[in-house]
Amino acid sequence: MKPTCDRSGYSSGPKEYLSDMAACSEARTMAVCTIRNFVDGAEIEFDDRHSSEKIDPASGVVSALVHEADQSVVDAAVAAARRALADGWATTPVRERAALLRRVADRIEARFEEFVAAEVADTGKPVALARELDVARAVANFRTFADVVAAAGQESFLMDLPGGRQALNYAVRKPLGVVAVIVPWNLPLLLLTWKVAAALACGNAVVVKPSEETPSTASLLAEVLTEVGLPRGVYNVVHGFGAGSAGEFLTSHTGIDGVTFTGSSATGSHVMRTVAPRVRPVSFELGGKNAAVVFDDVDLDEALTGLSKAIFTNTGQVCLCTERVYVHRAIFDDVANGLVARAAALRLGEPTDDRTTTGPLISKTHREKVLSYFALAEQSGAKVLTGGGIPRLGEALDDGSWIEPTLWSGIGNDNRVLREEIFGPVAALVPFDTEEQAIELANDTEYGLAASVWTNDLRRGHRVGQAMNVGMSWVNTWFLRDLLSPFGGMGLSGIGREGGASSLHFYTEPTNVCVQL
Ligand code: NAD
Ligand code: 6OD
Repeated sequence: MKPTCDRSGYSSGPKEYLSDMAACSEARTMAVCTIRNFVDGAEIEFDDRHSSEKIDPASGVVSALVHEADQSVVDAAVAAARRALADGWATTPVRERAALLRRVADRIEARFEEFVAAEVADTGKPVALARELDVARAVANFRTFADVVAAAGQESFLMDLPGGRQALNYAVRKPLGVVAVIVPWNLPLLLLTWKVAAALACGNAVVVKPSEETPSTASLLAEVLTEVGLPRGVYNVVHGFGAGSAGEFLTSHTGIDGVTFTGSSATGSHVMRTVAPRVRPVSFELGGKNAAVVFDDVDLDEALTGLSKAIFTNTGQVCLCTERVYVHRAIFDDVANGLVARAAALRLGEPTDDRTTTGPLISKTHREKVLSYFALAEQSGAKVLTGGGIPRLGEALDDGSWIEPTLWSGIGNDNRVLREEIFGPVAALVPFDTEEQAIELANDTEYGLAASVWTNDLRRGHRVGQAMNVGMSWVNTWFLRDLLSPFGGMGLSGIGREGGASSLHFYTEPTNVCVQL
């Protein structure tokens, strides 16, 4: 029988108790869960000599002990995944795999509030956001890839040969094999299931490495996958850190056939070098320094609502968030004042309160990074339109990693504040005079993930939307996702696309069969 959550707290009680994550998250600031590696269909016995403390970002209190996978655990996970493929998962009929994915979606829905609680406990994000975005998308990810794989066909080519004969070419798609799935902390379940659903749909086995900051929902998903009858070894979870830990043990493993990675550009580059000697395919969804371009013909209120979402959602910790706002000079002050008012209306506070709109940053370490850009902006002579510091939210939250939503003007594209990804609830506003200048400013970056264009001129919307050198270009909206469309970035923002058919392409290898008729 599973041990239950230790509500007495880590500092006052023995360490081995806990493990019912739902119960733990109910008593968020009091409880400490143990979170274990999941290999070959079972949790690995907890060993607190190889564990790390997970801190609740809202309160600064230890909320979990996470078992760190060493090389032997990663070896076992990869071996289990290989066995699962050989035991028949790779050749399971597509219809059965699709039906299983639909059952996963149903079970996540049935345990919806457990996933919400685990995600809120790990990230400190507002419960309303976890419901609306993270967990709802996990359900949609499984349903979408069930549909995509069930409907997938193949190209075929009839080839004319000299002498009147013909040859028929068609491709059979096979799973890549064992896929390493490495994800970050900002949208843990959304990003994990975005990859796992597609990989499983295609008949792969996976070893996933969630962020050390957000281990819970990957483990909860293991429970759900077991409940719906996923064969053992198809889904494995190894917890831990990156370099010199589970992340690197996994990417350097000779038994993996591909890596799908979401995280920072610097880590992506490191992972690419690790994988290079064995020439494995990689799919990289990396950082962004996304621009919004606001023309003077906009419906101001609508644009402000959209921009405010683009800057502040998830405390700015979405790779797609806008950190550069180029505004036509004629409406610069209106946009600046409007965004300051929207920032003031955000409600920072207890993540479990339905009225909270904005949570803390993920950690104090990350807050130090964001604060270093606050300092740089001020040293560079930026005008702080709002924010710029650390809020005081009352005793229970004052040891959390809270930060004020912050807007600047008076700095330009040559400043590091506008060139480097900050990953916080921040944006710099810069005026422009012409459409050409706006396009040039928006494209003046090494990143190429996302952009948004705000205009009431239909032709301009298409024209400027297409001119953005990014993977996703939104017009009069932001982060509106069609899961069948390609998603990804260029430049420092990544390699490859996932979503719909693009995911099928990454998670399978085609064998072309050429038959002379
Ligand atoms: P990160 O790169 O520090 O870590 C991401 C994951 O990689 C974590 O699980 C981490 O443990 C692991 N890792 C770190 N070093 C590793 C190594 N050497 N080998 C193997 N694994 C390693 O990123 P983060 O701080 O967790 O997340 C924030 C970053 O992710 C931001 O840059 C953000 O833009 C980016 N992101 C991009 C997308 C996208 O779709 N493009 C989505 C979400 C987040
Ligand atoms: O919506 C998605 O599928 C996706 N990968 C979003 C990434 C958000 C970045 O933080």
